[in-house]
Amino acid sequence: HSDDDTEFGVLTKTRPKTQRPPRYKVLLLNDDYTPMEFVVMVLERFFNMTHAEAFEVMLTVHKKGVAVVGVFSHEIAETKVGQVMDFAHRHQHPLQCTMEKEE
Ligand code: NFA
Repeated sequence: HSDDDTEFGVLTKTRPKTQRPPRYKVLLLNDDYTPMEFVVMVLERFFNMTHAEAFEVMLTVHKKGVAVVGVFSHEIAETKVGQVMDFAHRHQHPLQCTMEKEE
């Protein structure tokens, strides 16, 4: 039964913790060679950012070395990382994209 009676006769409802699926941060890493315009294009194309948003995030990666560019389910995050890595490789840029579990 979900109601517990304490020694003081107070009824307290137990509430089992609902499990939420883990989320994954997708990170973009700075390097010395990938053109800034290419990074902006990647952020517009695969992360649905406006040009202004993409430019701002690109500058953050450039200055800080890394930035979270999105948070997704494991499957979507894997797809995004694959799309970015494939696109960069096909254009012969060393741009790196990785994912890590949130928290
Ligand atoms: N640092 C790169 C440059 O100066 C630009 C860049 C930004 C690369 C963000 C990778 C990620 N051309």
